[in-house]
Amino acid sequence: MAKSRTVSAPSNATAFGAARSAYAALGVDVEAALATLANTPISLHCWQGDDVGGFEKPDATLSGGGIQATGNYPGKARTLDQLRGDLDLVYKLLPGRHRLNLHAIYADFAGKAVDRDAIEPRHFASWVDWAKARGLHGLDFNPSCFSHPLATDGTLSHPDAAVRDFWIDHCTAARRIGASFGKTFGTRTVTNVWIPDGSKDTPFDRAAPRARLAASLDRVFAEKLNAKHHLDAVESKLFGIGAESYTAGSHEFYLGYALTRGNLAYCLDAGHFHPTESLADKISSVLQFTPALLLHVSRGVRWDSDHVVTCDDATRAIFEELVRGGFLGRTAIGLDYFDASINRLAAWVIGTRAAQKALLTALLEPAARLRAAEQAGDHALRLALFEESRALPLGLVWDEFCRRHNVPAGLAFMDEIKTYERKVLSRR
Ligand code: RNT
Ligand code: ZN
Repeated sequence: MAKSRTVSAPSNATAFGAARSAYAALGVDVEAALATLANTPISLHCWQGDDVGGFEKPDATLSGGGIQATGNYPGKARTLDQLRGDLDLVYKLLPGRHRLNLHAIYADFAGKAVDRDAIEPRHFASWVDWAKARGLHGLDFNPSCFSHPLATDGTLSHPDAAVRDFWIDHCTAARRIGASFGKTFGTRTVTNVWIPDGSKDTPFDRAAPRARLAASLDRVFAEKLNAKHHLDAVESKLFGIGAESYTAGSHEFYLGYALTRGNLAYCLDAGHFHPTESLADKISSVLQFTPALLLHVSRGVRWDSDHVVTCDDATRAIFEELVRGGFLGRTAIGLDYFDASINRLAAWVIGTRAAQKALLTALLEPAARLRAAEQAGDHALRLALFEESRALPLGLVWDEFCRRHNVPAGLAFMDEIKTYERKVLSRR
């Protein structure tokens, strides 16, 4: 019988030490990268937990707006308490301190619902308490201009002034709620306006809805709020299902709007452009001229499908741009996807950790050497450095980051999600 031989795996510390040396050999300071990663909050979108339904009424579902959650995986959150319970586990599985991005339809009306034009900070007080108790970095906010009887044929660009007024009041109320969050947490809340207004078939008049939209937005943003704790953002889009031919709030529309109205951030959603366009390439253009950027990190598969974010080339390129350009301080990072076909907590955790890993990849680039090669015109060396970076031991550094933040490294987070699925989700 052959003598058995035990091959012992290197201890975590040894493996991480080796990884750190591999990066150091290329001039990369791993500890500095980990410090920046720890200080970069990501705003988790509350709407992944219930397929963008919200809790205005029982069994509310997403309608209109050219956005769709597909899939019917069991266990979706049907109450605020369920959503919060799900989020509790999600945050436990994420290294670092993060934010929560709320939509107006997630108000806590405690049995006394008001229409969207009348929402107030008090309707979100229980969210504030919840987020504070968990030590979240802060809350972000969004008016919900969809899934409503008055949103079927447009909102802020609607031809009927009464309908526009309703949505202007809603967005105005939403900004006040966002500002109240910022004040309470002492961190900057982003309130982002996205509207679905558009048309399925070719319109005759593309201009008039845009003129109405600009006038409505001017009224929404008329009230000055404390810029120290609050930032307004506007989100453009190319098309949606049911709005294939025209979107009033296009890229050119909102970029022009943000640039001419002063202190607005522009929101770039990774699913809102032609599939062959690079979102990453837009960042350094937009930030030449706007004070701030909001990112909706998402993964559009052939269209704005809002698949779970992965650490793919497109996502890495986004974070590389933020790091290379020194733009992290001027960028609010939010996630925006909703996959109802898999465990929704897993979707949240996998997507957020993927975004964090993409940021870590960017922070671990051999930046100094890449810059030097480029400046010297040595494009072969630049290419070699890019290729070398791909094979560096990112996973070992990521695992170390998770360990330092007391969250499961590697795949272990899936065990906790599966247990929760068995104990909680399957009983819903
Ligand atoms: C829709 C936009 C918008 C929404 C959320 C729910 O295409 O991306 O950001 O996904 O507000
Ligand atoms: Zn978005």
